[in-house]
Amino acid sequence: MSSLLLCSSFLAPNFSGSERAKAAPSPQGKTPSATSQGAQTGANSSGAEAGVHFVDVTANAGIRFTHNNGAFGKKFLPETIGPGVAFIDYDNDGWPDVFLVNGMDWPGHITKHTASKLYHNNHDGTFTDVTHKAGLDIEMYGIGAAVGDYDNDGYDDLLVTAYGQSRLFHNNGNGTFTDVTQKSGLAGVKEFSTSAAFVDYDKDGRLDLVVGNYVQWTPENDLYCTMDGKNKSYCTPESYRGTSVRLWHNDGKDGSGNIKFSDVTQKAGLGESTSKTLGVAMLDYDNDGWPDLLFSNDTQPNKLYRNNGPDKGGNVTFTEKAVVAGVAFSEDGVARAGMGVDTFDYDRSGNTSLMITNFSNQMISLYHNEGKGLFVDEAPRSDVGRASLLTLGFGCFFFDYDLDGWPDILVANGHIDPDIQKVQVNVKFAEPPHLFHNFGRGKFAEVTRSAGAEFAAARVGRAVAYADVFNSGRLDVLFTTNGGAPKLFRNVAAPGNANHSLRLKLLGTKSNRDGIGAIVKLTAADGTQTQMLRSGSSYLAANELVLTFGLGQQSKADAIEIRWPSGTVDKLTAVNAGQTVIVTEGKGQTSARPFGTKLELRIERQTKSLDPVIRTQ
Ligand SMILES: [Ca+2]
Ligand SMILES: [Ca+2]
Ligand SMILES: [Ca+2]
Repeated sequence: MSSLLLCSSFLAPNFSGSERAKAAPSPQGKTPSATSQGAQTGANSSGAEAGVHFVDVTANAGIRFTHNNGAFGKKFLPETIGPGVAFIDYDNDGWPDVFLVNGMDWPGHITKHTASKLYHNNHDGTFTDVTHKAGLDIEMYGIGAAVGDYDNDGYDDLLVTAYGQSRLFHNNGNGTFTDVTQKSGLAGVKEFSTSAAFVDYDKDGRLDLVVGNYVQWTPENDLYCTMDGKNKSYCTPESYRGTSVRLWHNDGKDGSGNIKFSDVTQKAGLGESTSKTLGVAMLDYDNDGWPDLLFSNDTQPNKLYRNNGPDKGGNVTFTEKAVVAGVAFSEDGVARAGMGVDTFDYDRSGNTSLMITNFSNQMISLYHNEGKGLFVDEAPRSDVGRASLLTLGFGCFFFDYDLDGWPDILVANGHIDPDIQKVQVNVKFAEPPHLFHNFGRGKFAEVTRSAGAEFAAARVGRAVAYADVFNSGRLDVLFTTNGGAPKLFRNVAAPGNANHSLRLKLLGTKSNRDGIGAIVKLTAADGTQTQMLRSGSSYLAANELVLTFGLGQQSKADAIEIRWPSGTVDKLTAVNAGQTVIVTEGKGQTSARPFGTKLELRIERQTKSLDPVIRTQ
């Protein structure tokens, strides 16, 4: 089989029957112009977006960064993938800092030094580049990032995934990081890693690490693909063999006091070698208290791994459920090009639903959790599907940008190949994002354009992440672009039209220090919202590890219940909006900071005393 044939999906995208019917592609596989000019321009429909604007504050913030994907004309596959971004409050002052992942020049073609960058949040809308001081000025072919306090010392640590060796950086608590890849046992595994998440899958109080891997590509096995028969283009993943995700168990400290991770991929039941994973998310879709894992796969079936809990020997395993749950394929049984992923109870049903972004000529998947382990894709019957048919989605998440109590959707879009428009006239390299407003009960309408012209501009989007950068109680967003500069957008409400919000920062004691995996139910006058504090999600990205609840016109939450991974339950009553509340496991509220101040929300360093856990494995 020739590589030309292998690459034919660029010319004749593999979209499903129902999407095909709507898009009515020509026999040449080119989509007609009739369907969705709106999808390309960010159509505005049903209002109700509460006058929120996303204002470009990148330049004022002092974030000056250019992604180096190393491209030098050979069109190597990893060039199309990055870069990632993480919001990490590395100095624990309660203000989210920004870590931007960078690639590097390919060996033999090195023209410059490039490194990822860490920007400190100065509490006034500006950031300072502290990369060098932090010890992070390290050249590597970085792709994505994950954040979690794996050693429970009160300071969030950083994983940078890579083509080659991914690296774990321990946060020393004094503004510096130490590369502990070797000491932690993560060294030696060189893969094409993408998204990652810190998840305490066995609930022993220590964060484990799950890493998605894409395909088995090397410069040596690079194939020739072409879209026009003349010039080399980027091959699709169908050209390369898949590979397994990897699950690293956190074993705790060894005799020398170093935290060690051990590879438990096979033992846990995750060793499935045909996957081509780009997105990683955690969720508890069956509400049994054990964190499940969702992987979006590119041109391979998505994987939904149900956590079985411990077996008789105490070994925690997973069982693959995506096919029976209805989330492996499109409605017509086609494995789509899964990119980014998120999980959320977006309709207050009490069950966690899923979103997966897909290729151009494929809709986003919006898998609604029907209960009893079954999902139905709501996208084809909604604006979410119609608007996303032509765009190529990457980063994505549910977040309540207008604080009305209903989680909305943001998607970063951008194509793989700069020349795509030459062969598919309606598909562009740079594309606007999608902002979908949830106008109640999980019904969405696209409102991208009304959020601002700069926000709705076309870009070659990849990762997107959220955080409350300005202590306003509103969620700001940062997009990365492939081969370009990131964009930071401030969430600004129209005067007199400000909904209330309440934010929760969790501090685990018996559970992992970050409280990742805790499930929070907030009840206000208009009902109950549920959120899980998650690592991972979106694409190559880490959102801030703080939960934001929109309260609409309610000025307080009547009741908040925090169910920690350990099983501990904390309950708060009559909590006022307009503040970030720190909840410590077993103690309830221990601190708070009102929105609108430049004060620090100092989170005391407090090494958690874990009961000695003897592993039975
Ligand atoms: Ca730490
Ligand atoms: Ca664990
Ligand atoms: Ca909303």
